[in-house]
Amino acid sequence: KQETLAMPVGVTLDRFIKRQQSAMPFASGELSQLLRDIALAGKIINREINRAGLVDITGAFGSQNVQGEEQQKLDVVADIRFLRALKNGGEVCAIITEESDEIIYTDNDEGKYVVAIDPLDGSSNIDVNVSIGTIFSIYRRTSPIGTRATLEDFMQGGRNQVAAGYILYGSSTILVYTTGQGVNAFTYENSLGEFFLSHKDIVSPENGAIYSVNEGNYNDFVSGARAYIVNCRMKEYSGRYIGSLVGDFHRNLLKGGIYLYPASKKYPKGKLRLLYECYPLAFLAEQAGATSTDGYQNVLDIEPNSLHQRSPFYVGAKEMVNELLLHF
Ligand code: P6P
Repeated sequence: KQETLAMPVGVTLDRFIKRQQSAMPFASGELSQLLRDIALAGKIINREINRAGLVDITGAFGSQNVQGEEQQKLDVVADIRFLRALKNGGEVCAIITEESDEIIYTDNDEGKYVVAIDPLDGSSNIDVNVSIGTIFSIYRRTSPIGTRATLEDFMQGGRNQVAAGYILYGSSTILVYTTGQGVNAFTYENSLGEFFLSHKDIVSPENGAIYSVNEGNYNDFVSGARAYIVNCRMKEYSGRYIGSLVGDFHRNLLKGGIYLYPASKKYPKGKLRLLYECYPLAFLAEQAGATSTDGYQNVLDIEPNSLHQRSPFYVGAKEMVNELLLHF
């Protein structure tokens, strides 16, 4: 893991990417450019979210996404913005997004990367001013450059991600990502329009006393999850669940905790999506010394077999996840 000691807190995202890039001579710069494209889209979404209450782009869009979920206007706005940024950047040959059923081809068949993205997760929270987030996952394509991307480009499995991250639009807007060299976080300074390194080489606590789960569904959960939740109550852990995955994940990453979205009668395979929610957060967790499971295996080892497949998702402090697994 390449230390970022040479990069003081306060360095801009751009300079950080440049220095990381120069430390990896084999890297040709496309991934660096792709990360910049994502950061740019995040700045634009940040502005849209901050204005959402003022401009009529909150509330339902009056259509449903592939999940059969009511699309929020900002969901659609975010999707358009990220697709445009990734298409214009030229590094990406194809995208899958929570907002569309099929693969989106960018016409950049020379692009070396494919991206799986949840442009705005937790968007039902927009109207009530609760934090929401973008989650992204990046793979180097396996199909020949110059040809149209294939389904297999997206079916490489969690351990083949070359980068993953999220943008949390909360009390401040923060971009957190990894390229397999540890996890670093950049806080957005609105007045300068720049992300600045604010959390260097994040290491998540080995243990914690925070559990994040929708206890209203307790009776519906698989038994292993129910047993672990009873364990959390007996130990008087703090329940912290904001109904926005990125917000819950980020707090637990920094403070130590575990997030649970178990399989249930309503969601027999879990609710969260493997390719653009579970895999990227599992990669980040592992890079920060935490871990994840679907109840039986590390999430990164789950075999992908469809673009929008769901998975039970338990992610957080290593000792908490190991304790959970005692009940499965
Ligand atoms: P529930 C939001 O829809 C989301 O995908 C995550 O951000 C969040 O953690 C979860 O679903 C909330 O789901 O069933 O508890 O409302």
